[in-house]
Amino acid sequence: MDHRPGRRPPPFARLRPPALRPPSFSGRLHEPRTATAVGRWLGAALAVCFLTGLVSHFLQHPPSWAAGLLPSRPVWGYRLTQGLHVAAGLAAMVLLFAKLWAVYPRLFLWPPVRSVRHALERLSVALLVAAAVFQVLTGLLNIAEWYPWPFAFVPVHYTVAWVVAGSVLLHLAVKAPVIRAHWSRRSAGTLALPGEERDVPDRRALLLGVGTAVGAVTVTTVGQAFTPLAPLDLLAPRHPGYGPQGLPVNRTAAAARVTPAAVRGWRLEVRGPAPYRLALAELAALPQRRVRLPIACVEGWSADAEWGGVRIRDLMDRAGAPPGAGLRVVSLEAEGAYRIMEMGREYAEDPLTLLALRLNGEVLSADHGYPARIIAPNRPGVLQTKWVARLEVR
Ligand SMILES: Nc1nc2c(c(=O)[nH]1)N[C@H]1C(S)=C(S)[C@@H](COP(=O)(O)O)O[C@H]1N2
Ligand SMILES: [Mo]
Repeated sequence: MDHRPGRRPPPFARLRPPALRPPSFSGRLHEPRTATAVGRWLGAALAVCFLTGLVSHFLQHPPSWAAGLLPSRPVWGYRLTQGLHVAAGLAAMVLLFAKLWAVYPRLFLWPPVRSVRHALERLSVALLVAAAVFQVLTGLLNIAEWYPWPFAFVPVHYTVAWVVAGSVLLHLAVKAPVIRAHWSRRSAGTLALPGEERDVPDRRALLLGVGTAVGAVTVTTVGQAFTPLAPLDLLAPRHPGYGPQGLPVNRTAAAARVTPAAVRGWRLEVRGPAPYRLALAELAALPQRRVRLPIACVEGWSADAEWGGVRIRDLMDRAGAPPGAGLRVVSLEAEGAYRIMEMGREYAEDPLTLLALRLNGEVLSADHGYPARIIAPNRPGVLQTKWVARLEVR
């Protein structure tokens, strides 16, 4: 050892900041082939989310040209599209993490921008990442019914979906050469490295791991809408069979402040050319129908039930509704986004659409909409109005 004073290392030498140098990444898991392989699955999941989200938006807010033309069959249509929407969104969370992990070394690119074109490209990627992360996170918190933000979920989730769609298309256009070169494991594009014609084992292991994670998330949640897998539904916030009368509840009577006092002496009011009022016993004395229809919640859970009640069509005929009339339904609930619901003729005329008084053989419980609620085929759950007070023929 050298103890001569002059040769001593300066005190705290080890604490000197390291030279500012971007980290270097080795291994093949951050190569474009990995990003492409994960990216195309992510792209497919986001495309399913976008298209099924458009369907949901369209059914909830039909443009005027579609009035009266929405499909009321198949009765499970919305159950399918919305079940897919939430399942694809959950899968996209896993895929997005994997994709971001595959490309994060690019955050340390040096110099950070090389040209105006390069700066624009990086900005578009930043927008894509921000918007996609925002969508999967707000979607996840929405299915858990947790809204820790000051904005309304529905319009913002809808608007940002267009930002994701646009920035994905831009990203695909910009990256087209890289994607083409790395699309299949045999692609021998100009950007493929020699020896990259076949997938290397560590990449195969990574892709297998990501696939397993997606599969695990899907299998443990998709049962919330897809009944055959209901026994495996361990992680979804709601389970099709749990709830009063064997059906989940999103908004309880207490939350909607529909009290027993508010319901006492209830009479259904029907407005139209020949308005009338009916007490519950009078409604129950009209011809009753039984239908088997799902509640398909926008939050992804869905369950079939047997509903009993009076056909909406019969109630409208009794009010002298002209052919092709639509209906406005008003709930007892004092406030809430789903207090007033518009029903087009396609649902109002459908023989399966009921003012339901019974659920699974019993009188409706308070949480399922006692004294009366709407049940219609192929409509989002939010439009299956509970605690109905008034029907207005339009
Ligand atoms: N008046 C009123 N009806 C409503 C709601 C509401 O908040 N208010 N929630 C809707 C939602 S989001 C769904 S999914 C279904 C759920 O019906 P259920 O609680 O009987 O399962 O009711 C719908 N009917
Ligand atoms: Mo819902």
